[in-house]
Amino acid sequence: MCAYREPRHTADYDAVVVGAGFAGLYQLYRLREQGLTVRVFEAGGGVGGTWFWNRYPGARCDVESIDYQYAFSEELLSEWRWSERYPRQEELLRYLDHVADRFDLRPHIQLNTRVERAVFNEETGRWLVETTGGDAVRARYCVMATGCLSVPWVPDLPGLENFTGEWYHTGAWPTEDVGFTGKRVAVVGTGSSGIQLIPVVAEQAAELFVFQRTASFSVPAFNRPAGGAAAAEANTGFRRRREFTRHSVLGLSTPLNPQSALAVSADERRRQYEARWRMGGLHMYGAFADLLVDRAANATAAEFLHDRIREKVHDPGVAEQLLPRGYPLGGKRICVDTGYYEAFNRDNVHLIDIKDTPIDAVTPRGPLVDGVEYPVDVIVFATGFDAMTGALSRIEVRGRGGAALSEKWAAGPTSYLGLAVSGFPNLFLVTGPGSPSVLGNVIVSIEHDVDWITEAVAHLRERDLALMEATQDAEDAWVQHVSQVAGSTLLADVGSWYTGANVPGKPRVFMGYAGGAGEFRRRCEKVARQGYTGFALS
Ligand code: N01
Repeated sequence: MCAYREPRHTADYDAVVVGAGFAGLYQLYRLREQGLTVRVFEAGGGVGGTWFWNRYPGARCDVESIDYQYAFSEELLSEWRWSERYPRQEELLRYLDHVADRFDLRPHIQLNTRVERAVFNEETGRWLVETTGGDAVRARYCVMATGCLSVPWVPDLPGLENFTGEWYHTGAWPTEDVGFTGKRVAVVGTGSSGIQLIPVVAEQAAELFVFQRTASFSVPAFNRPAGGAAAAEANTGFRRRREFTRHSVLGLSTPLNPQSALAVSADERRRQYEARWRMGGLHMYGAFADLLVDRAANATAAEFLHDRIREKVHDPGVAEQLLPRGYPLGGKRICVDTGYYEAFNRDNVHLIDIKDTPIDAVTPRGPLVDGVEYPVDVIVFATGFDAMTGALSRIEVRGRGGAALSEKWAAGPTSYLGLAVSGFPNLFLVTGPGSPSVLGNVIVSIEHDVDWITEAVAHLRERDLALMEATQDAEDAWVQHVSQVAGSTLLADVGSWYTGANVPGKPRVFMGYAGGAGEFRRRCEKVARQGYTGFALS
């Protein structure tokens, strides 16, 4: 319990939004459209969230640009032109800056401001949100648009503090240029970030040492300029495409082949995999309906990808080390690359397999593995994030009776629809744990959640209701449903950031909703249509 206390300077708003990435910007826009006064706090020095921080060389989205944009404004859709099929970080950041200007959002956003505490006052029914800089606002509604992958995670390696070179994390990349030319560089981690970074660094560095604990499944992006007839056609079909995505299983624009991988001949299977492979990247997920639920079906896809790696990597020993094994395709999000495997054909690139011999320490000169020191000038940690709960666990969030969210989530996060938490009235999460967000196209999930929250707020205001709070029963039932659905897939048992396994000591719970983006939408719509079942309104 914590005693309620008033801070020094307090301003009143209808709503406070934490975060000014894709989610926070859109939430601000929607609430302002409803006539609410809104304050947005953003820790970064600019808007953009993920795309502000992840500015490492090679950073690019793994969802196609046409699908990774807002759908709320026809004007925005018609005036913005993407230059590539898969957008670069720089282009995404430019897009979000444009959105902030285009819709006059900046006056409501306070940058360089980290939220430290959000406390619900039961007497006034308002949230008091305080920042590390001593600002505070009171607001009826508090929306956490804090992102699913916004807290970089750096392994606790003894000696790192004495390393004499430079070190960076991909998710907190400096705004200044980091030069690799002529340097000896270590990259730790071979997930999506590492796989994008490595080919770029390989071209610049004198020597590149890639420290791989687990090999990832990666499918080429087949990136290309976005112009031409295909882009024009895609733009014309945008509404149809987005509608399809919203109601799809995977949250992606590719139709899912309804067949089982095991119900077709080996030739047909190969034909299907090759077709999906040529589509590029995440389209691979849709090759067969049972890839994420049937181990034998999944193994056929893994075998196809193993063969592609063997074809690309010249040294058979290195190729074998790069084969992802021991977990199903999709158990960790499939990576989307441009020239990743090919980078290992360069003489200056060295793969260090640390699966059985982890990095013991960092000496002043570089990583130390099994008694061997790798002297380098730069270490890049592409070691991922404290995902889904990391940002919220770093804010002191207190609800009814002063109860802390961190205590409620000590054994793993719980929510109702990934949108609300029992005991925390008028607190809304955009793409919170228990939502499908991270399993598909997060933009489609963000738009859904923001629209749903905005409509819920409108519902309260139209009826002169002060509070909306998920009931414990509804939350329990949702948590059970999320867990049951995850248990029916191959995803729940994998050691990944989906399950919190990448951060030592984090409770191991599958944090996404694997029932499909469309099914999630149907359930949320039903809840709203029936007058917000599972919520207490007062
Ligand atoms: O992080 P990750 P990421 N010693 O957690 C390794 C999105 N994203 O930043 O698998 C050595 O996937 C770890 O090994 P292991 C996307 O959703 C998208 O790459 O835990 N290694 C793994 O290899 C993605 O899924 C885009 O055994 C250590 C790597 O570090 C998510 O963000 C681009 C280690 C971390 O991989 C996260 O991707 C980038 C240690 N102590 C990110 N600790 C695109 O849009 C961890 N590792 C394309």
